[in-house]
Amino acid sequence: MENNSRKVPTFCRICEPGCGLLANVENGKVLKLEPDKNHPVHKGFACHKGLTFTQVHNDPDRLDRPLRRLNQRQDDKGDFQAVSWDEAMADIATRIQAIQAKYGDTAVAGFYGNPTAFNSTSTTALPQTLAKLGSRRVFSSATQDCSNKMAGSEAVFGTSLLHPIPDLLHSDYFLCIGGNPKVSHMSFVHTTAPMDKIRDIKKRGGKVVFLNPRNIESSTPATGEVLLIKPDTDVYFLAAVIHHVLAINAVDRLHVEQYGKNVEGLFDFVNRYSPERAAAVTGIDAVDICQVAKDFSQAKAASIHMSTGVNMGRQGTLAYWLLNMLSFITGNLGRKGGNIYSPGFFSISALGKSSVSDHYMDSPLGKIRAISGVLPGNLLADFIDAEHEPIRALIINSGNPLLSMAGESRLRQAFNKLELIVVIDIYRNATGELADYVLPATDWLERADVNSLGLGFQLEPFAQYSDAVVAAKAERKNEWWILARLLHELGMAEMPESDSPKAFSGMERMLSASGLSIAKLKAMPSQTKVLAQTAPASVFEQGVQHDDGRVDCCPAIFAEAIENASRIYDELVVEQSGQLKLINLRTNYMHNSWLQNLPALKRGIHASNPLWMNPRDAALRQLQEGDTVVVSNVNGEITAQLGLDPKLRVGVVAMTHGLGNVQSHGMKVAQASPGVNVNQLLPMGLNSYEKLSNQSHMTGIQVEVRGLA
Ligand SMILES: Nc1nc2c(c(=O)[nH]1)N[C@H]1C(S)=C(S)[C@@H](COP(=O)(O)OP(=O)(O)OC[C@H]3O[C@@H](n4cnc5c(=O)[nH]c(N)nc54)[C@H](O)[C@@H]3O)O[C@H]1N2
Ligand SMILES: Nc1nc2c(c(=O)[nH]1)N[C@H]1C(S)=C(S)[C@@H](COP(=O)(O)OP(=O)(O)OC[C@H]3O[C@@H](n4cnc5c(=O)[nH]c(N)nc54)[C@H](O)[C@@H]3O)O[C@H]1N2
Ligand code: SF4
Ligand SMILES: [Mo]
Repeated sequence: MENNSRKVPTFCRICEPGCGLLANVENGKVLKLEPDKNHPVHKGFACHKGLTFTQVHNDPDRLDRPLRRLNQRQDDKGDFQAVSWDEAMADIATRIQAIQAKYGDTAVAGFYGNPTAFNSTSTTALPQTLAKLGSRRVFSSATQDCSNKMAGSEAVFGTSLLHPIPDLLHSDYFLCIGGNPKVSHMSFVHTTAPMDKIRDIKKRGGKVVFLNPRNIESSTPATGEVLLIKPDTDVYFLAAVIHHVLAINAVDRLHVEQYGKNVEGLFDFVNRYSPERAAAVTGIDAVDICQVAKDFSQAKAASIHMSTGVNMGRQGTLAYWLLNMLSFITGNLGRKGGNIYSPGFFSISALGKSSVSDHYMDSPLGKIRAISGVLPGNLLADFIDAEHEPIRALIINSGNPLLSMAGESRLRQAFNKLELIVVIDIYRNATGELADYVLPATDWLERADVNSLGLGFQLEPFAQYSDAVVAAKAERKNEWWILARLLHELGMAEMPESDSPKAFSGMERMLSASGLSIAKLKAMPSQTKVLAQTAPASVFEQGVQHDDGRVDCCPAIFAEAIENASRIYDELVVEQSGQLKLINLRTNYMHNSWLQNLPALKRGIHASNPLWMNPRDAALRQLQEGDTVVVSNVNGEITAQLGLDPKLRVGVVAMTHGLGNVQSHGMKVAQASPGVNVNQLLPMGLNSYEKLSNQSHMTGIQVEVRGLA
């Protein structure tokens, strides 16, 4: 490329803030990434993960060429040979045709992982490719992450793409449930420096409360306290809070009448859960529940946010319903400082309007739903094992299902039955180790992007464009190109040029809604345009998509889940007091499974993933820090080192996910400190996910812990 050194504005695409960065480029190589201090929104905010991304970009273990497997899948170590794109694609296409001829079109399935969301030209490339192949067998990390929110919003607001964000800039009260902004930088809210925003609430004289089974890093004297809840019980907490809002007559009746419907159904539901009844399963005192109700309804503006700790419970959709209801009935939905709709450069809420009238469909495994087109991830192995219409080929883009989903051993067995596995990734990850083909993708320094993931989520909306900072190394290709190339090989599409402007045509259309274009963005400082926030009431006027324009306060489709809530309550209330419950623990030293090959993040205790336990629970079991412990339940058994964490609620243990790289021969740093895959302990199969949303049950998992004899 160029021969002089220069600073190229770009943005990080690891997590949701999408921080503005400057890439120091010399002779076509990225030497360093630094925060873009002049970025109009981020103003120099960035974290160590984004800034060390050069290590991912230059990692000698990165995939540079298509790899073809030479040995059988069952062998412990894949024997891979580099081949040309022509060879790889011709063979993959031939094999797909043979599989479809033998088993039918739906024998080909796909899984797309979290990083696809950050690749604006390829986000939907895999489902679209499968649709062309005649298959709607699509799985994704969404059912490990957020599909409860999609299902919840579809029912309540009439669109899976409306997720009113907490207006932290103007809130006087903020309730943060099941999230740890300091570590994660938040999900479903895109904001720079989230902790600054949260501290400012307190500085303004407001109040912040976290609801979490662990005294998280986000909670400090400068922010607010944690109410230490028992895992997987948030739905009862929220119901009881609303119960008390009714009791103290704090419902904004005018607001509810103007914009809502079916509110009686909501009131019937919450009336079942008094603060005292909720206290019995949540472990939060009734007075504290009432205080939250009082503070929330009396604040000038109160906002609420819930994240993966609740999504991953058994009742994430109902919890999300109640979250939106608490905001709505107290008049905080669509209020400055409450929860607001932030369309950004293009309003996407209409795109998420459901077009299906029959919400459940028949499948070889019974009635299931597709949430935003995605089937339950916890049924992937069953779909492969099915007698009728089995899956026989799996294309995986930017995902690592073997480590990110439940049940590695069962998945390995199922994957052994597949006649074709194609993995598109930047690494030969644990899943890639089982593949027939591993195809090298570009990373975000090697591809152009618009920050479209932010649509609907940005606290301070802005549009940003980034060119590819450097040319793609070796044979790395953008995902849309790889999948288009496959369709071309199958005779189903024209072959686009590798830097085709067509890839951005959808984005250009969306940008034009705000009078923008890529060319205009390119001419702006930091290639960024700051946009005005819409009026708070736009959540109703622009956001809600039900035909009658109203918020459905008790969607009919929730009926079964509402009855289930009673059943789960009855189970919880009689649960043995010593029962340990497992939750997840994100740290600054990992990012799901995929920053495991960075020596910089493999420090001290973070080289592995201990089982964390409250010292009181350890003493009860006569266990010491550093002991090797066996963690087990009906789903599996793993061995880990014991770490003591007084921050945990008594009765709660925690582990970090995304490790377990014993057999990841393509990632040497990760393999040298492999850790253990905690997802061996998660349930899978028919009763392991929320029927309404396909969301996997991943937190509050019963486990036993004993010392290794
Ligand atoms: N127990 C437990 N399990 C969890 C979670 C938890 O909290 N606890 N969290 C869940 C959550 S929130 C999520 S989102 C899922 C994530 O689930 P997945 O998306 O399946 O897993 P990741 O670890 O994010 O793997 C992403 C893969 O994409 C690759 N990659 C990175 N960038 C690119 C790129 O630009 N192009 C391509 N082609 N590949 C790329 C990485 O190398 C990696 O192999 O995991 C879930 N699993
Ligand atoms: N460093 C780092 N940052 C990340 C990621 C990462 O892996 N590492 N992953 C990114 C991704 S893909 C996502 S989706 C986001 C997720 O963003 P967050 O959801 O904020 O992520 P976590 O830090 O896992 O926070 C979940 C919290 O829920 C708590 N929790 C567990 N069970 C329960 C429960 O039953 N009830 C309640 N109330 N709380 C519970 C946990 O203690 C934890 O503090 O983070 C993103 N950012
Ligand atoms: S906070 Fe997220 S987006 Fe920002 S630099 Fe860190 S990893 Fe990248
Ligand atoms: Mo996620």
